[in-house]
Amino acid sequence: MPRLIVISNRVNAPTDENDASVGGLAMALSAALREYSGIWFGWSGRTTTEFTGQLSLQRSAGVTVATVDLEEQDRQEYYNGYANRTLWPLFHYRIDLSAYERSFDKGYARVNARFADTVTPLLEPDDLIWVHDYHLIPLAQELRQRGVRNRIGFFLHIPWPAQRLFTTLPNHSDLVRALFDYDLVGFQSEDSLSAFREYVTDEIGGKMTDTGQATAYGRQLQVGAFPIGLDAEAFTAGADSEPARTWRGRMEASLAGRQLIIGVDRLDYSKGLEERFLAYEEFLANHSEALEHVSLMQVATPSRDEVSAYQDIRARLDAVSGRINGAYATADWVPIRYVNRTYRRDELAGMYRAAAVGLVTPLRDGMNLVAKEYVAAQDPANPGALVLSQFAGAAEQMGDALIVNPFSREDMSDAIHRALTMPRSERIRRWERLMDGVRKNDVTAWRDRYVQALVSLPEPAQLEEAAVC
Ligand code: ADQ
Repeated sequence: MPRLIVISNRVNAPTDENDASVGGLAMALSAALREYSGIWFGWSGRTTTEFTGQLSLQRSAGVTVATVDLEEQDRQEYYNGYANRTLWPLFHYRIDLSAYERSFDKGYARVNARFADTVTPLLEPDDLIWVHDYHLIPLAQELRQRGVRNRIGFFLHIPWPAQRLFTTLPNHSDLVRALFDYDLVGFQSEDSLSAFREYVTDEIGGKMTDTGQATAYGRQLQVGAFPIGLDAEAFTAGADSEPARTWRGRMEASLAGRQLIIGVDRLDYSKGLEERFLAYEEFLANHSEALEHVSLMQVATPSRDEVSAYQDIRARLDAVSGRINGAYATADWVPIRYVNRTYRRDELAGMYRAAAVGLVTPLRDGMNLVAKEYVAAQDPANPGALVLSQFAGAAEQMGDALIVNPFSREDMSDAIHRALTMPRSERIRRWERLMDGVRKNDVTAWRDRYVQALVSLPEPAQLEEAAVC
């Protein structure tokens, strides 16, 4: 078996399976790396006065990690800048929040070159290289310029935007040209795949076959949809663990017989939290019988708080939740419990299980693992109901959820009502099909499909010969 070299912006391998300090991406990658020998390379998250390329190597939960420090200017221009102020909002359809600054472009190019300089000496000829996410789109191009001939795959965890949005990005064609230095590019959903196809065929006059062979810039590239999954077995086991039981008990005691609706998200404008609160307010206004009988608990971990759009959304959520609680709360009931904390994964599993409804309503999301976690944590004999945004990649696989338009308060209010009153037989029927999908399309299946697709491509040299100019 070849070694697998995973490269992503941050390397925060969990210390154990229940480590709560890492997000969906980190959990998925560490599960993938545990079975392959190899290295996980990326930024340490630390800054240094001058970039040296000095590697720090360690073993963490069975995974070898190699990290490098960046400069403060890199953090501002590459991470807070191009990655999180340009690409993230644009790829989540928020061009109103996208900042197009040349210093960001330069920082992005510089850090990708630095990553390539640092990782190239670690590579062996048979290694498979798997690059992750929007921070590192030009990395293959940089590696090729340094003579790396290995198979290199790229996986985009966030959506690929519609062509007309994407073309608002200055130098958009350069970014796509850089993607053509990979051998395989994976997207989360068919929606993203078709948006990419549209760009290739309509914008740059390339071709793409039904089997995902894209031809443009005199090169060939294989593309496909590889929806990411959970470490479902571990998550379900976590829902039966002692910490989960403790949290479920605490939640139930505090609810005193009321129904719980749960939302769990990074505090990010793409997750639709403000729209969710407003829809819940609409639900309370339309359903007086629900007053004092239902609570929404929104767990939202602060993230990227150096970026002003994140400070703004945080302030707005404080205000909206405060206003709704002010209007509806009684001496012994608050309609919204709004919690800015991080919990262990097994604790979260207990909270999910205590909830009659999982409310997952991002305005745009590559996949959304919370939807899958909510399903994986349910009691098979009495599962809750999932309300899921049509704009989450997960909606393509989870049609048995109540699918909603997160931009419509009325739609969401109706879905909340339907979920809270759904008969147990229907909940079981829907949950069984959802759970079947979560199990079958778990993180191992995702990794195996992706790595298999990468391994079975023709040698890079053959590809070049076959390329149409
Ligand atoms: P994220 O945008 O981080 O990931 P998501 O898929 O929902 O989105 O994963 C979030 C993870 O963080 C979940 O595992 C969740 O349990 C965890 N989490 C959130 N709040 C938490 C809290 N308060 N305490 C503990 N854990 C918390 C990106 C893309 C997604 C894509 C993933 C994986 O934006 O679309 O699904 O990568 O590819």
